[in-house]
Amino acid sequence: MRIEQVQLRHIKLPLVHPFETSFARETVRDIIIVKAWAEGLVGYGESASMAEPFYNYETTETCWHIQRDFLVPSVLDREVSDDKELMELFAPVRGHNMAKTGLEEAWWDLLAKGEGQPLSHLLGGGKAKIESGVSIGIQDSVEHLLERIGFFLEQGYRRIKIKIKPGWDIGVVERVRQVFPDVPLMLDANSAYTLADVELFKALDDYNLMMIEQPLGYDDIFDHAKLQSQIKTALCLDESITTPEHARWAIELGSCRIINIKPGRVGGLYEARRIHDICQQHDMPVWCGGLLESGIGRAHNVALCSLPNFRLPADVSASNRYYAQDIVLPPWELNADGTITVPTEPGIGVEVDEELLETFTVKNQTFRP
Ligand code: OSB
Ligand code: MG
Repeated sequence: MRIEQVQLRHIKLPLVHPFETSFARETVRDIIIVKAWAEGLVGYGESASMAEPFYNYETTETCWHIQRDFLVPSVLDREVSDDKELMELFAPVRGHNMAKTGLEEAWWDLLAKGEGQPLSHLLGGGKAKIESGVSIGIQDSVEHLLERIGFFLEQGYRRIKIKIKPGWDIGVVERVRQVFPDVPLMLDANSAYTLADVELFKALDDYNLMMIEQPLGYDDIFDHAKLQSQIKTALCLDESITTPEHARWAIELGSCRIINIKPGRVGGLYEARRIHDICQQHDMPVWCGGLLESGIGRAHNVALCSLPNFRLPADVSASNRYYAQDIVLPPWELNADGTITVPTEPGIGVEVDEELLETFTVKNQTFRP
């Protein structure tokens, strides 16, 4: 397949509810939608970047720069026969995984549409439905958090993740467990702690948590192993795992018992699947995290979740949990049993609302050979 034209669109998508983590408070998502044309078809991908380099070092601006000056020129008008070859074209660019993901996903969508197959099948996934969880940001009060949890449980979400930071941790967990003693519950610290906090994590062992995500440094694999060996609760790595090699290191060191896979963080679906496979070989469960993607990035995440070793509920929630107006049709919906249906149409399986996409676009550029 030869990509004939690429378009980048920087969009600003307002969130229905501010999303606060230990590193930032987001009210609008600044992402890049990548469109790629080949053989009369259009494929879509998403660089789920942030405006600020607080989750990883990339920003929407760096994604644009890397795509415009390096990635788009490397693939435009080139015959690319498979996923591996595409990754080889991207390989000279070190890192910049979110930038790579937008283009890579658009290529996958094109490939799947060209073959008339759902993307999930092309990736090797077989599930008809995936389990959906919800990630709840830091709130202004515990009462408000309890209300939010109740609201999402009523809709059927199968797992609750709450964000923690120093001062908003064990006290909050204690209150949540009083009200919701049996709910599948996990925490995400987004790197807000150090090994000096080991007593806090030992104390959290009493709350029947599914896992604690990324408590320590965003690039650490070593100290997480020290922490994991001292507590019973499973650790899950997010920020630290940016390549399949990192996954192997974490497994060999015992740094975690679960890995969160996000295509955007690891450079696309090909690398995401490699991490999935490595973990599967070591009997380590994985689940698909999220970066508050639009309906386009979410479509790729849903397809990925259909692989067999995605064994825990995903941070892949319905469109209305994130956006008043999502840019896909139909919007992503939660089934009453807390699942999301994997589309069976060719490609990503949702249509893009081009009019809305245009409405939210703040900058766009088209590239031809
Ligand atoms: O750490 O998992 C994270 C959102 C933005 C950046 C980092 C994270 C998150 C989430 C939300 O937790 C996941 C989602 O619902 O998309
Ligand atoms: Mg996380």
